[in-house]
Parts: sequence; C-alpha cells; structure tokens
Amino acid sequence: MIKSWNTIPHVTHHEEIDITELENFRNSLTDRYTGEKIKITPLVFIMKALVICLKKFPFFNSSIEDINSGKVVKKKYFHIGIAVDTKHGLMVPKIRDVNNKNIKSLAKELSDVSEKCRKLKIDKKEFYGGSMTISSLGGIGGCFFTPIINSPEVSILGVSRSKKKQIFYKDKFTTRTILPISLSYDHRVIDGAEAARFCNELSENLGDNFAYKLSI
Ligand code: CAO
Repeated sequence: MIKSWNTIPHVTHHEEIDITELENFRNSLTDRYTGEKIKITPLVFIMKALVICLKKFPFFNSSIEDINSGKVVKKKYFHIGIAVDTKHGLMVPKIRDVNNKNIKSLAKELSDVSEKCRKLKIDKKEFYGGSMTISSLGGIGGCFFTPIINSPEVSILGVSRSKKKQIFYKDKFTTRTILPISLSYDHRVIDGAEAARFCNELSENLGDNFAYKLSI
C-alpha cells in the first residue's frame, strides 16, 4: 500500500448514483416457496455493473508492464477483487470470471470467500490476478473516501453507504436512494474525462434501467 500510494499518481473521482429502482427490486426478493426474504447485498449488483464498464473502458482492466516504455497490458478476464475486513487485517481475494456468473451464484461466492478470509482458510493463490478491486464500506457507513489502488491494478472503486435523499427528479423534489461511489485511478493510464465517463456508465448500469443493463 505504501508503494502504491508513493508511486502511483492517484486521482479520486466521486459520484452519486441513483439506485432507487435497484434497491426496490433487491428488497422485494423473496423465496417463492418459503416466503423468506432473499439476502443479496448491493455489492453483487455493483460487481456485475462494473464488469460492463470494464468491457467498455478496457484501460481500467489493465496493468502497467513497463513504465519506461509505457507498455500497458489489457486483461481479457474479469476477476474482481473484493476488500474484506477481517480481524486479521484487510484481505483482497478475487471473484473470478464475474462476467460468466449470475447474481445468485456471485452472492454465494462472495459470502463463502469472505468467510474463508475471516477464518484464515483462504488459499494464497486467491489473492492474485485481479482486474479491478471494489472496497465497499456500504455495510458500515461513511460517505465518500479515497481508496488506494491495489497495484498492479490501475483503478479501484470505493463504495459507501446508500441513503435516501430529497433530490430534484423528473421536475419535482422527491425521495430517492443515492449511492456514493469514489473511483481512484492511476493518472498515468487513465484521464479524468475517461474516469467521469466510466462513472456515468456505472450510474446507467445501476440506474432505473438496471434490469436490462445487467442482463446483457
Ligand atoms: N448501502 C447500503 N447498505 C449496504 C450497502 C450499501 N452500499 N452495502 C451493504 N449494505 C448492507 C447490506 O445489504 C447488509 O444489510 P442487511 O444486514 O440488512 O442484509 C449490510 O449492509 C451488511 O452487508 P455486508 O457488509 O455484510 O455485505 P457486503 O456484501 O456489502 O460486503 C464485504 C461484503 C466482504 C465487502 C464486507 O463484509 C466487508 O468486509 N467490508 C469492508 C471492506 C473494507 O474494509 N474496505 C476498506 C478497505 S480500505 O480501502
């Protein structure tokens, strides 16, 4: 982390995403047979939405191979690192091939992997070969932060806790659910305009059309 902070020119772009429809959908999920609520956290939807952004903006899914020659390697896989808070310290296992997995299986994998980290049952190889990392403090609190890039990756998405806010929406003030996000990126590889477009894409993927966006 010290090396990353001292050697990578970090810029953090903050954005507020309206996730009202997604939250209504998520909170309505129930088991058809038992009637019990199905627990899937917003993070799983964010992982899927992020992969769509990585496909559209491949430099976010890259690593600098040789800084002197400016050689950058674009990765063809979509392995998302998840920062897991454990009593043994922060661990960042990868959830692999997120593009090929559905919401339900990702939710299960996320829960299994974080439990393995917390019980120190995780294999070292789970920590290597990521596309991009998500650091979610959404279950804890806060509103924007500046996540440090998990080198050799070139960007990291920080997620804070969503809140209901009064905003001006479709010509009137109304209550919507707003998710604060903070995208830190390596300014040697990614320009500010590209980061802003990346966040716009993420907003669209998690916005009112999320069901269509995440299904393709
Ligand atoms: N907004 C509002 N609520 C949120 C939320 C968000 N962005 N993200 C999660 N929540 C809710 C969940 O829905 C869940 O609610 P219920 O208890 O009512 O079901 C609750 O918060 C707890 O979620 P969780 O934190 O257990 O689960 P997760 O899938 O969101 O996160 C994990 C999993 C492993 C990322 C998380 O447990 C964790 O370790 N977070 C800390 C990461 C960290 O320390 N980052 C800082 C690194 S330094 O840069």
